[in-house]
Amino acid sequence: NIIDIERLKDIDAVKKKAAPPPMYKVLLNNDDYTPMDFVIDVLMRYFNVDGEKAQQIMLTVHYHGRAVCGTYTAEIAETKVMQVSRYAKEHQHPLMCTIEQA
Ligand code: TYC
Repeated sequence: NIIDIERLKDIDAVKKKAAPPPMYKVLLNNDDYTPMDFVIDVLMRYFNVDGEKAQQIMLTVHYHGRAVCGTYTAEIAETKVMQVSRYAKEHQHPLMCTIEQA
């Protein structure tokens, strides 16, 4: 009957997952001036990586020009870029942090 059909729809709606949100890569870009230790500090501070992983990412940027630091939803990715840009500017380093679609 109609009530049972409505109950089944409700159960289905609960089980159905929402579409995953679009994801964005946050990258650091190489430059000639930002100290390596500062980049490692940034990676540990804003991207929740340990010192070893931070050093590995920093060296990838240094030798290859850029590296992905993390992949996030739009709002979190934008926040990371703003935080890193402000922190670099406060310390007068030209470090560039950018977003691209994953
Ligand atoms: N190339 C810089 C140097 O030699 C180090 C560096 C690494 C700068 C990563 C930026 O995102 C960067 N001091």
